Amino acid sequence: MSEKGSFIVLEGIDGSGKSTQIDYLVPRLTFLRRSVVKTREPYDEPENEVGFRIRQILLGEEENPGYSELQQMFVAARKWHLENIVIPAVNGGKLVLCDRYTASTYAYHRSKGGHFDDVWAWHCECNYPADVTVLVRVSAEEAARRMVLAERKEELFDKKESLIAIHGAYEELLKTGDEYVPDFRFADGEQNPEKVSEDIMKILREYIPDLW
Ligand code: ATM
Repeated sequence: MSEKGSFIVLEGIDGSGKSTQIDYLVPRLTFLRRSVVKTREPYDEPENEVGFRIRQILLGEEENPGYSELQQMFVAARKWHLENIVIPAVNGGKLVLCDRYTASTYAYHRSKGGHFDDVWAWHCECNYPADVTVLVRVSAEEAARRMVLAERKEELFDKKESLIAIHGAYEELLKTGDEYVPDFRFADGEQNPEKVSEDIMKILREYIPDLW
């Protein structure tokens, strides 16, 4: 039987450069550990019905059920994603790299005035901690500036005030230590992308023993 793999998560506000960092990491990790599975949350392929509905809501094509209900949908979609994609891959010895996970639920729920304890309770049936979660940390101002430069089409969460609130919620979550998101670290996302990637690799090496 193959050895157990690893589960790595990247987090960040929109415009943080998280997706760029994932694109940097995939070849680096593939070079070091043969089999990398890149995935994301919400996992919104049609086979994950709840994840697919979430995407419709985010695009404004389906009615928003309210922020708390929406976050609970993210958790329901997560359960499917864990059972069908993440856990089988990790158990099969793969290195799973996931764009967003539980820290997003904590931060986005908190940014709307919700409580971390609510999110903790919603996870009673899908408590599967990542080996390490790295926040690509940029200020809300820098994220907004990058989004204007990239002329990004606005999605539901992309307003500047939201960015400020979500950034604040991630900072609050970092301060809770391991309480809600175990092994939660950050890299300075305002440096040039190569340096950010090196810093992320340093963090990953601390947590994934055979990543050399
Ligand atoms: P992406 O833009 O990374 O595909 O994510 C969709 C949105 O879903 C993202 N909003 N922005 N910006 C973050 C949000 N989200 C939550 O609100 N809760 C969650 O649990 C997850 C995984 C994502």
